[in-house]
Amino acid sequence: MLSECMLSMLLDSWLPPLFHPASPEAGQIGNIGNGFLIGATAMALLVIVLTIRVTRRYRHSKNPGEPSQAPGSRRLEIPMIGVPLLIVTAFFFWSMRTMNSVLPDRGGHAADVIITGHQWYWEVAYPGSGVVTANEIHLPAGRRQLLQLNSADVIHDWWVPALGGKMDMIPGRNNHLWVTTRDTGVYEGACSEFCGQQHAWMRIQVVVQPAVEFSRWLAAQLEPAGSPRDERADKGRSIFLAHTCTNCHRVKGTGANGATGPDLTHLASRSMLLAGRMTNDSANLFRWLADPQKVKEGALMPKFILPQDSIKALVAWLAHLE
Ligand code: HEC
Ligand SMILES: [Cu+2]
Repeated sequence: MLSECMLSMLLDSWLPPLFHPASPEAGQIGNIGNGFLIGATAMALLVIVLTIRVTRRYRHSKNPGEPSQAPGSRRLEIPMIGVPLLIVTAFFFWSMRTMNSVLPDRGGHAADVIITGHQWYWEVAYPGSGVVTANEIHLPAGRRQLLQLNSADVIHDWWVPALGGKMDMIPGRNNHLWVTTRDTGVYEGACSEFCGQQHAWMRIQVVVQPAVEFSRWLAAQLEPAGSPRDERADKGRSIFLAHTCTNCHRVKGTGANGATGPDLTHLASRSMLLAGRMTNDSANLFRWLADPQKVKEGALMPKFILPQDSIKALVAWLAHLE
C-alpha cells in the first residue's frame, strides 16, 4: 500500500505537466497524446519481437545458404498495408474531432484576455476592465475563457501544457485559444517558437485563482501606482521620470506611458522578474538596473550609467509598486 502510494507520487512528480491536465482542453489533447504513445509503443514492441524472432530463426549456423525467396504475398501485404491505414485513419478522425472541440468557432465572443508576445516578455491586457499588466497572467478558476494571442515583433508561441493547446503568435494576426480553467494553482509554460537570443527566458506563469480573488486582483491592478512612502522612493520616482524609462514603460498615474517594455504600475505584485528570469526582490531589481545586459543579454533595455545611490532609490520606488 505504502510503496504503491510512493510509486504514484514519484511518477506524478516525474511526469511533465502534459500528463497533469488542469483543463478539459488539455485533458482531450492529453488523451490523444496518450493514444499515440500507446500505439507507437505497441508498434515498436511488435517490430522488436519480430526482428528478434526472424534473426534467431534464420541464423546462418542453423540454415546455411540463402533462405527461400518468396516474391510477394497477398496474404501478408493486405494486412500490412490495411491495418496501419486503419490506425492512421482512426487517429486522423480522433484528431479532427479533438481540434473542433478544443478550438470551436468564436461565434462573436470577445476575447477575455489579450496576450501579446514581445522580445522577451508578455504583455497582458484585460479588455473588459482596461487592466494592462505583464508576465504574470491571472485567470479565474472554473470559467471558460477566450485568449487572444498577438505578437509585437517576431513569431512567438504560447504554450502552457497543463492548460491546453499551443498557439503561434504571429505579427499582424489575431490567433485565439479557449481555456477552461478548473483547479486553482500556478501553471508554467514557455514561449515555444524560437524568437531570438532570450527565447529561453520567455517563461509563462499563469495564476488560476478563485473568482473572488481574481476580481480583487483585477480591481487592484486597475488602480494607479501608489505614491512613494518615503524620501528614497520619492527620489526614485523622480529619477524614473527624468530618464527615458518613461519612453518604454508605463506606470499609471505618473504620466509615464511607454509601451515598448513591461507595464510597471504594479511590478511589486508579481513574483518573478523578466519573464521568469529571476525572483522579484530588491537585490535582483538592483542587479537588473545596474546592468540589464549582464542579467538578460540582448534584452531590449539599455544600460543606464547611474550612481549606486540613484539605482537604490529606483529600486526602493519600484519595490513600492504593489
Ligand atoms: C528602450 C526601452 C527601455 C528603456 C529606456 C528602459 N527599459 Fe526597462 N525594460 C525594457 C524591456 C524591453 C524590458 C523587458 C526585458 C525582458 O524581459 O526581456 C524591460 C524590463 C524592465 C524591468 C523588469 C520588468 C518585469 O516585469 O520583469 C524593470 C523593473 C525596468 N525595465 C525598469 C526600467 C527603468 C527603471 C528604466 C530607466 C532607468 C528602464 N527600465 C528603461 C525596455 C526599456
Ligand atoms: Cu518568444
